Amino acid sequence: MLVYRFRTWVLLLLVIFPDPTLSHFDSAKKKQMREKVRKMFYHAYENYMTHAFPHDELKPLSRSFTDSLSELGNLKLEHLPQNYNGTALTLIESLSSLVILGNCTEFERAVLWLSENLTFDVDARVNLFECNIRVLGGLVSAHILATDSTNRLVQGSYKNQLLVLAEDLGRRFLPAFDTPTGLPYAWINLKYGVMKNETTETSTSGCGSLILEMGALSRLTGDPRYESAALRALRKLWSMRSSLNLLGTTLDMETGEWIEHSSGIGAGVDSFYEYLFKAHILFGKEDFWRMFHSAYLAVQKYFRHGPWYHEADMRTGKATYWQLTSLQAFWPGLQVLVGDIAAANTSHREFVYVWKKFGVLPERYLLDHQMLHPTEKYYPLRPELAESTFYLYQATKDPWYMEVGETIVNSLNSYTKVEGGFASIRDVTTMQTEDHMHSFFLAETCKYLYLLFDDSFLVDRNYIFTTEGHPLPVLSAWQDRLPEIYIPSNWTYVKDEKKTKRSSAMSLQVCPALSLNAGHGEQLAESACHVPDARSDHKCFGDEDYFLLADCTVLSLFQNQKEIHWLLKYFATYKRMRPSLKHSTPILQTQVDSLYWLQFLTLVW
Ligand code: DMJ
Repeated sequence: MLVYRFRTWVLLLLVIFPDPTLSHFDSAKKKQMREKVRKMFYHAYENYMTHAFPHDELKPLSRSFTDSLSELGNLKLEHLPQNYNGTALTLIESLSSLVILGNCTEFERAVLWLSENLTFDVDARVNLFECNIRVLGGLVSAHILATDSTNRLVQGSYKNQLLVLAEDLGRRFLPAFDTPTGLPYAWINLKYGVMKNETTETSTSGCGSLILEMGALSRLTGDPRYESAALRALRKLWSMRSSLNLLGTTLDMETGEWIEHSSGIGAGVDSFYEYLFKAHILFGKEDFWRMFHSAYLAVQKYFRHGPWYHEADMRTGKATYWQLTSLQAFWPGLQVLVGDIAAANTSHREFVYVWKKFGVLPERYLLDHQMLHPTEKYYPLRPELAESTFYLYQATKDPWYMEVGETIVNSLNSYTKVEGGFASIRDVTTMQTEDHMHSFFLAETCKYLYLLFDDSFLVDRNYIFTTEGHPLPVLSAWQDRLPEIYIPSNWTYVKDEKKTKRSSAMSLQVCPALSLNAGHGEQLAESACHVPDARSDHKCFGDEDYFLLADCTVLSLFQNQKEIHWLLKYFATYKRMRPSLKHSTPILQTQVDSLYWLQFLTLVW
């Protein structure tokens, strides 16, 4: 009897609040969340400025610093410099975030300090990829923001100091590309160039994620060497793909041979895919689009399993490692830009589930054993889930994504905030903290969370974000003529022969829309995005598993097998259909949601 009454109440509540995704997010709540993120940013920034600046990164537990630029990507911590005192890495990484938060005064102060004090003439061996995305990207982006009159910055006193610094750094990169293959060394000494007996091992992202920053540098300085070095490396890398259009993770840049044939969308490869597509948006070259399109199809075909992405051997396409990694969480964000919103939403939901399960995203989770990786249980304040959440909210305006943002903000504040800043998590099972705040926390994590709740920076502007979250404007002057398949909309401006028109990355139609009836005897359209899973026998979390886990409290109220069956059936149809509604207005979504719930209730009752 008690159970019966309780069930009636639950169902009545469901009628009153028909859509579980309906949100409490009104503009006051949005503002409140924005202010919460602003506070986080300044807590991190001020602690860095007080205890670590001008060194590279903050150690928030001991309130000290680490000169970590030469440690980035340096897993064995080899060849560390003796007399290196940092290059204010976290300050450089914070520049574009300061502008987005509207703090022109602090931005100006930082620009002035950097122009008077920063030098790259230091005996430090750094990772080309890391230095490119963090330092070169940070400087180039900040230079563009400083010269953009709409930001009303540096009232007349800005004389391209950041560009001069960026060019100096870019010049120091060039010797790394002076190789027979055109593939760059992974390491370069900023003062002395490539070191003797330098390792020839590098990664796919190390060779393939340089084009945005180096291309922008060439466009800004008129010196084509940076862009052509990055382009040559990218083309060579692409020529090394397998017949399945897959690439490995590590390679020998001298011989052009693969070392690690297994790869996925995570560590060592992630930004390679991102840069193919974003380079196409930024520079408009069809070439980038063709490469990206084939690469994207191959990823969806060989790595995807339902909402998850495993690794596969580039030669055979056979699955190798069934692991979820925290870095992979950027993929739904990229899929939003591509226009594959349904796929983005499905994967994103699973990352959110894992975030909620552990409180933050663990670095590696073994999908086949459903357990954490024994040694990679850490969470170093990574931004990827916040990034995808921001993109999905931009595309759908579904307030549910703001709720996800709120979850992320609350977790960061409860588990990682310490008096001296924000600390990485060493082990997500104990939430033990570690004495390190990575610069990307300010460059990306805080920035994407802020933009989720306040995107006023983006209004009437066309920016793409580099892999480190630094905005670059999409300018018709930087673009080749774009192909006809573009449909004018509101993302990028392109110059046609006669007139300037707007064009959109989201209108490229990479994937056909999912048929709403698919799964009811109808065949799904065979496409890159909706190909059947490679291994149907493999068990990962599916829709129903997720639902069972997430909503077991509601389910446990239904004792009768028949009711559970109806419930599952309705949720399955509803969940299959809902992503495609993400393109529609919130009102339509709510109406459809309500109808579903009412229909469901009539049937069960
Ligand atoms: C960032 O430095 C960049 O986003 C990079 O491409 C990989 N991820 C880290 C932060 O997690």
